Amino acid sequence: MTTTEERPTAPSATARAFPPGFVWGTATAAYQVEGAAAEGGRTPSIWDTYSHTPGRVVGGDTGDVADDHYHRFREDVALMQRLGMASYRFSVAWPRITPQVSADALGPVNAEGLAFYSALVDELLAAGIEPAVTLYHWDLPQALEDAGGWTSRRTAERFAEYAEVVAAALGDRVRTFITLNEPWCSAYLGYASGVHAPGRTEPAAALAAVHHLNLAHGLGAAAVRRAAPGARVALTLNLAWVRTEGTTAADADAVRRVDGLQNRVFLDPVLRGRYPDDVLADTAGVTDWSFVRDGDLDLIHQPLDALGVNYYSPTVVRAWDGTTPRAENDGHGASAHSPWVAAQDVEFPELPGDKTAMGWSVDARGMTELLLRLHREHPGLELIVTENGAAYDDVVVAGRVHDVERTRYLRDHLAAVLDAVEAGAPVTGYYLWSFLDNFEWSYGFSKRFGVVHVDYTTQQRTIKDSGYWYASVVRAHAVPATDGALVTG
Ligand code: IFM
Repeated sequence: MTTTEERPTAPSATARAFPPGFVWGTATAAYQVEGAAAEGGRTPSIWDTYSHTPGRVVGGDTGDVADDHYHRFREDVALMQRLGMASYRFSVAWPRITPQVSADALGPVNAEGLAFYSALVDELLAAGIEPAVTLYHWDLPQALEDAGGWTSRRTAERFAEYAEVVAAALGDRVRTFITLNEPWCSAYLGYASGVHAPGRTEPAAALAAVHHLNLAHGLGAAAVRRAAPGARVALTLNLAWVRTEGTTAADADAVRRVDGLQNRVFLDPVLRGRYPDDVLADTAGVTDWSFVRDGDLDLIHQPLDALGVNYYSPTVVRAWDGTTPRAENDGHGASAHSPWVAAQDVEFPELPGDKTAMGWSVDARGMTELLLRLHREHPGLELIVTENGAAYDDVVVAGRVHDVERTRYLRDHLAAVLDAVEAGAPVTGYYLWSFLDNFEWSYGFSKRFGVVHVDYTTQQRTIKDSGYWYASVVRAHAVPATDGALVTG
């Protein structure tokens, strides 16, 4: 039976339609939702170690249980089906697949680990939902970190072998493999500011990590193509729409520097086969980049079927005068160590206006600007919004979550995606972050991004108003143009 709140919203004069074939999905990541940290042969990842280290994660939260998705995936897939999702983007936990990996060898494949993801894929396909698999969403096996982690090229080599194993096992049913999720976070938050696992604060290590993550992408992409020749290979980046409200040449230079560190240091090697000269020059005082070996850039510069774009919030910078306290509202957590390697003269002013519970400024224009920039600079490259969404402080009242701010955020960002599409950007899908409330890294369970609320005591799932609303958008294949249509039910 269709309940009132699930009734389809027909496209109307006040709705804007998406192109035929546009894919609607929702996303999660293994460590954030699965739980079962010590089950099924899984060994610890860097996030197990980090979250179990006192003082690292708000409230001492860990992913030990999280959303218990490992045990409840059938129920969760049914919920996705009820919301009309066409696709589910999830990640595979590397420590479930090769739990004995070392820097020198991948070690035996854990059949139980593969069986879990195989069952998930089958469940999704039976529900008419297309799986999109991210191979690495930050849960590096701890043994690899102990041998250098992403500062070591052996991690990239082992990653490619692991990617080949997963693609060989799932490639008969999975059409889209995403090598890495947001290598910016793995490198700079993990190795420079230390607010993510493994919690290191060494700028030179962060740049070595950047390169080895790029290498892992390239080697991994080739491995997926070998094992699953029919699959599409993508890479997901958290790209920034960097702008300044300043007017000086130094402000413009701050934009260039941050754009280099966040966007071009990943886009250029992957899509053009070279590192940007200005980034190499900016960071020369930190590292000589001698970890880049002859031939690496050819290995990184693999054909890419689509680029995954994660966008949440704008990045606003200005030149720092070096005297007043440096503003650090970059949205990436508090640390005495900046993630912005070699950009000490840049600051991140606080913006007026709406903010999410993460303190992130809301500005949907950035979504359009980013997609159009990518289209301009890399014409013909298929783009998929692999994450977008917002955290708010939700409460369940009489079985409902009236999260109108999230709904408005989603509406505005979907409209912004459509603006880009109508201006010619080849955006083919949108994955809402996130399906479920989950373990938000160093914020633990204190930040809720889901369109489905999770009670962490009972594991009860409650579809939020935004979830019903998103379902109505999916059914209508259109986004309402006015606030009047924001509330369903
Ligand atoms: O929860 C994260 C996700 O794992 C990666 N992208 C950003 C999300 C919100 O912070």
